This record gives sequence, structure tokens and C-alpha cells, in this order.
Amino acid sequence: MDANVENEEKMSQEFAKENENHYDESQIQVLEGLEAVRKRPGMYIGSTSLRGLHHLVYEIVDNSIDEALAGFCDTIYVTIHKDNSVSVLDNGRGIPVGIHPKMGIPTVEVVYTILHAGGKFGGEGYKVSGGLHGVGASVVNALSEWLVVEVYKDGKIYTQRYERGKPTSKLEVIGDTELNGTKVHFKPDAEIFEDTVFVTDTLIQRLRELAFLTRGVKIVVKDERKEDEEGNVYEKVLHYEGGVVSFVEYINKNKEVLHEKPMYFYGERENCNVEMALQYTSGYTENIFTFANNINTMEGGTHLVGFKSALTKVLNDYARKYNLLKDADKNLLGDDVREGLTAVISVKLTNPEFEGQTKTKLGNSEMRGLVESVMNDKFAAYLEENPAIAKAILNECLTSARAREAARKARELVKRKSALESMSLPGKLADCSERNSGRTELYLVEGDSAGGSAKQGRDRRFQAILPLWGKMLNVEKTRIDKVYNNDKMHPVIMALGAGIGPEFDTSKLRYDKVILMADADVDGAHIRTLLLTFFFRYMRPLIEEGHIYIAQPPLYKVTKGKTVIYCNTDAELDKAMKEIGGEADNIQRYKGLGEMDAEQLWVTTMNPETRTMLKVSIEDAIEADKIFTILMGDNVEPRREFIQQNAHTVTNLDI
Ligand code: 1YM
Repeated sequence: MDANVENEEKMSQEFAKENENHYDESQIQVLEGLEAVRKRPGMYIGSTSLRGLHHLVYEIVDNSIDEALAGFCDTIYVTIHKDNSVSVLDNGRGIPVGIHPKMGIPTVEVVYTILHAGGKFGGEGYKVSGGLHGVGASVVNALSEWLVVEVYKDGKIYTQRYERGKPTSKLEVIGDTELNGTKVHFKPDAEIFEDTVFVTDTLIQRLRELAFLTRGVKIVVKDERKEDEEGNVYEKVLHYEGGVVSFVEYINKNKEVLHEKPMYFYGERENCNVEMALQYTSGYTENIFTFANNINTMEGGTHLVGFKSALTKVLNDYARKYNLLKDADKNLLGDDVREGLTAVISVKLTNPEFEGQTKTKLGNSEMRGLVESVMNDKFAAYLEENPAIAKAILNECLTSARAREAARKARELVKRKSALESMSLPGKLADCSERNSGRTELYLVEGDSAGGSAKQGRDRRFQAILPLWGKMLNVEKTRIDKVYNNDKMHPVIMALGAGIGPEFDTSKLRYDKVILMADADVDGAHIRTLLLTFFFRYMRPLIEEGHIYIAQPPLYKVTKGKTVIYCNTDAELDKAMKEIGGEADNIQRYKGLGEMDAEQLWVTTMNPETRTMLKVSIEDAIEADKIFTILMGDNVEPRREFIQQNAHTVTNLDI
């Protein structure tokens, strides 16, 4: 904050009263600004769904994180209260309370009521900010039924209350304190949000990410809605002294690693810096997570490009220098050197430019050079200093290059086949007649008999059926070349027609929806998990772009006279029983898809007018990766633990 503001901060609050003109002026700005936010909340927080709701918390926490990055705060409390209000408390300097020279009202009121365009006002030099860049506080206020801010500063407790963004009191001193910090307590407005119930895990996932990215800061999450038997409030402490190194260790927790400690590299230039942690595993998947100013840059960008290019160059140089690659050998490719790699790259910069479809691609060209040069120097030095680790890593890269060559041949085969349209589609596929892929659906159906019913029951204009049978491949334990060749996966790859792995291209997809249809029993769950693992590892855009669905065949059929009601859950069954007055003629419990005839399958599960389906999405790629590793990987112990912890969430499992 600039010197002017600091001077003004010392002025008394009475100033505001004497300065009624200023006050009027700023009041008009308040009303106009907040009106805009309430009219079009999506413009400011993305959406008014659960995602937007949680976003409110992140906006407030971002201000505390900024204070931590500036070196003034090390502890943040986030509490979900019983009424689904949330409070955030930090031990920073406290938002300034002095009169703002331009606005004539206390600065904290400016922060909470005036929609400012970008960056914290008064900021100078090298300062970075995430989220809406410090402008989020007034947005959160506008979208809250009420919000109370408390500032602990200079021995006093200041407080002000707002409703739907408008002050309902002036900033007041309500007591003395020895503490420093800021507390914000708010209740999201039910007039704005579709759902106002916070999901603890969703908050924890993002706050954990922030705790990793802000080394040393302690974030304590409390949920007063949840109590254990002794009446203790649920509490989770997120505190990682290792920063991005801890982050990589967390991701690799259940994986076999090639070197014990992740590598760590740091570098900076005038206005930006980069931190990286890397650790190779013996697995086959590449896990690179990139962040810019703490925002997950899911679509990558310049920092990722710089990282990849240096990684490939350094490993090739090393392999040539020590004759691990012979003169006649081709260079290692990017895919070879990233197999089994887990990395977290976090950059901070003053003016980030976010591009791409979801505005999560970093555009600043200077970041490519910085990341590339830090990696070139420090990673090369690391390999020289750790020859045993270097050798272990290059060994894996060389094996991966050989597997890639085998995979290329297998993929060529797939491609050659699909070049001839007639040969390209698997024999078991009952295709639809519609050619416009915009509304077509592919059902992947477990078992030949259910496949038969589905074929008869479907609307053949836009619904295609591919029956799957026999033991599906567990891709988590299989190298890429074997996946391409596999006779169970091959028909799926061919039917979708969009390639696989690095060449997967959703624009070539032959169907808009890919619907997994399997029984509600252990085998069905297993097939679903195997298919989802496959899509997650080899066709991730399919999930990310929302093409994967899970069919929900009914569990019960209730008949009374001419009335037939199908029920998906026990709760629905209860409701149906009440509707028909308590007594049914026969309740039928479906054990599997095979028990339904074509007509029933159509009515209950396939007719777009009446069916319910689950859409598969990835809320959090890091958690998804962990769960697939646990469920499908080699380690038994974490799997046992996971199943024990989650058994209670399983419904409708018929063994
Ligand atoms: C629970 C939310 O907002 N903490 C917080 C915010 C600020 C400061 C400290 C702060 C910043 C500066 C100087 C500065 C903010 N200040 C402003 C503004 N926690 C929470 N803690 N002194 C205190 O950036 O120079 C905006 S946010 F603009 F008023 F300085």
C-alpha cells in the first residue's frame, strides 16, 4: 500500500462523518458495483452452482494467503458453521482501517464494498496475487446474505456488518486486543446460489493445495456440522514444511519411487520465480501439475512447455555424454522421459495472462525461458551429482523408448485398420444409423445377454451397442503397448474412433455420449472401475469434456394393478409403496441387466426422456490419480485401508 494510504490510515474515523460528500460519492459506486455482481454472479465467480459457492471461500482465503506470501501471516482458520456460514481468520496485519484518501471511508470498507478492477490498489513492486487478484472480497460480500468483518489491529477490535453487500453499520471499535489479523464471517445468499451446503472434502482439497503451494503456512479447517462421539468438532490441519516437495510426496504416497527424495529446483528473475519438485516412480503414468500464482493451470502453458523441453534435453545430453545412448540410437522423446514422472511446477509472476478454453493456460512468454533455464542448469547439475539416481532414471526412460517403439507399431496397426472403414468397426458393435456424432450414444454393455436386450430395446437411429465380455484388462498394471494390442480394449478404441494415448482426439469421436451399463453387483462395479481407469489413463479428455456416463438400471419394479413403478434406490421404493397405498401385487428385485427384457430396459434405462444417468467428472485430478493408484495398483495395504474407510458409502451392492 502506498505512503498516502498509510498516512491517511492514521486519521481518525470521525473524518468520514465530516466528509459526507465523499461518502455519498462512494455509496453510489457501492450500489452500482454490487448490483452488477448480484445481477450477473456468473461473470464474477464462474457459476452459481456448488463450484461457485466454494469459490467464495477461496476468494477470502486468497487474501490471507497473500498476507502469508508477504511474510506477515502463518496461520489461517477456516470454519464451516452449523448454519452453513463460513468464517476465515488469519494472523496477518489486519486490513487497513484508516480513511481511504480517495473514497473518504475506511479502507476495509472500500475493500468490502467497492468493486475494483484489478490488483490490490496501492500495491507496488513485486507482488503477486491469486484468484480474482484481491478483488474478490467485495464480490463475496455482494453475494452473501450477511457478512461481518473483524480487524484486529493496533490494540483494537474493529468490526463492520453488511447485508447483500451494503453496510448496515459503520466501522466500529468494539474492544481491545493484543492480536493482529482479520476475520471474515459470511453466509452465502440462498437467493443467488442453487445450493448453499458446503462440501467439506471439496474445501479441503483446494485448501490442501494452497497449503502445499504456500510452504509453512498452517491452514486449520473446522466443520462444526460434524462431531465425533465425544462431541469434538471435526478438524483437519494442513501444514507442509516441504511445500511443493511435500506435494509430490503426497501424490506419490502409494507408488514405488526410483529415488527416495523428490528433487527441488528454484529460480527467480526480476518479476517472477519458479519452484519445482520432481520424483520418478516405477509406474507408467505422467503426473505433472502446474500452477501460476496458486491457480491450477490445467491447460498448461509456457511454464510447462519450458519444463518439458529442458527435461528432454538434459536427459538426452546426459545419456549421450555417458554413452547410455549409442551414436546410432535415436534421441529419447518427451513421452519417454516423462513416463512415471510426478512433478509440481509452481510459478509466481506479477501480471499473469490466462488463456485457453477454461482460462487455465498460462500465456506469459517470459515464463518459458525462466523455467527452461532453471531446469537446464539445476537438473543437469543434479544428475551429475547423483549418478546412481541418474542411471536408474535413464534406465526407465530407455525401456520406455523401446516400449514406445512397440506401441507405435501396435498403434499403426490400429490406424491401418481404421483406414478401411468396413474393417475398422468391431464385429460385435451394433452401430446406430445417425452419422451426426452430436447426439449419438454408445452403450458399453457387460455381457452378451444384456447386450442382446440392449440391441433390441434401443433406438437404433442414435444408440449403438457394444457388448463387452470376459476379463477386462487392468491398465494400471500394463504398459502402453500391451494396452493397444489388448483384444478387450481394441473394440472400444475402434468403436470410439478417436485414437488413444497422446494421439487421442475428441474431435474424431464417433459418439457424443459413452454410457457404461453394467449390473449393480461386484462384477459390474469391477468392470466400471476397469473401464474408468482405462479412460482416465488413456483417453482423459473423454472424462474432462463430459462424454462418460454411467447408466442407472432400476433395482426394483413395483406393480399394483395397471400401475408399474421402477425404483433406483430403497428410498424410491419406500416412496412408491406409499403411492400405491402400502400393498404391491409383486415387488420384483432386479439382480442384473439380464433379467430385463428389451422393452423394460428401454423404458427404465435407455429412453432419454425417462432415464437417469450419472455423469462422470474429475473434480480433482490429483485425488482421482491417487484413488486409481490405490484401487488398481500393486500395493495391497492402502487398498485394504481405502475399502475399510469407504465401505459405508456403498449402497445397493449385491454380492
Ligand atoms: C480473512 C481474510 O483479508 N487478510 C488481510 C487482507 C489485507 C491485508 C492483511 C493487508 C494488506 C496490505 C496491508 C497491503 C488486505 N489489505 C487490502 C488493502 N483475510 C484478509 N490481511 N495491510 C494489510 O496489501 O498492503 C486488501 S486485502 F487493499 F486494503 F490493503
